[in-house]
Amino acid sequence: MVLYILHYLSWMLFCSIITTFIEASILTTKENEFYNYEGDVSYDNHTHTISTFDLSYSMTKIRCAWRCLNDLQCYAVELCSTANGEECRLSKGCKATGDIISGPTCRRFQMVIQRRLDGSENFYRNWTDYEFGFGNLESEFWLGNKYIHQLTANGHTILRIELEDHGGNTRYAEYSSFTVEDASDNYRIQVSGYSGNAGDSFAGTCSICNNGMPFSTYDRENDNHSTLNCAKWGKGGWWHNACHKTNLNGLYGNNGYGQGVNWENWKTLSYSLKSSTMKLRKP
Ligand SMILES: [Ca+2]
Repeated sequence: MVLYILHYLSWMLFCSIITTFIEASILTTKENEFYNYEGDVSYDNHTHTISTFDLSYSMTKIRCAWRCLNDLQCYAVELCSTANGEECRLSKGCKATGDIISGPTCRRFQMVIQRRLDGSENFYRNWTDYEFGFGNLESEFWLGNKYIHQLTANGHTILRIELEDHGGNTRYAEYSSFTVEDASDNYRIQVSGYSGNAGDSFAGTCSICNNGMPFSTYDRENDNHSTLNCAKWGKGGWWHNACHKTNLNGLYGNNGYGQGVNWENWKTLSYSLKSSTMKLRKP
């Protein structure tokens, strides 16, 4: 009898370890696809809080992420350490600038699909790299056209682009509608509903405007320029037309016309920005 109980308990322990391991690996993959660390906020700041959950598992961040993915208002998740343990908080707002952090803090995560920061990653990549994504989620990366399509198809259709120049000035452009089609349409972009202070370099229609264009890489040319391969010329994969007013995947630090990290309506095509971030959320 004692042996039987021991056998039973060890079997239960084994199952529980295996289940936890499988769950952790699946959820970790999901988390890394969709969420990025954005910074800390004060536990006491509830300005944008939608709801809070107590979590005491080792995979708190993931469980929190799943809650956010299923909440129509959720823009970011905040993991808070309190005296009573870990809390998951869903937030509907952007991170407050100048938020003075005191007392218990929350680590904040948001869905990010692209980031340029320091030139540490090579963005002159082929079709497959852009399709499945590349780079380091903690610094510079492209999430991957396949996953960006999935996100917009699942309703994450508000795009916010945050830009910074080399003087520390920041601007943003937000689009109330952003979709990326699937592979059969070469991940074509549709973007509209601009607001912000960076100027609208993305949603217009013109011979060089990017809106409505399929994606192009140096080895998969879908642009409208008759003589240039725009991805080669612009030094990065993008929704090139003939060729672009934005080129956020261009060559970092390159101020050559149209070949750097460009946002024409703020800094012209002859200025390569210090940083750019593209984030998604649900309406
Ligand atoms: Ca061309």
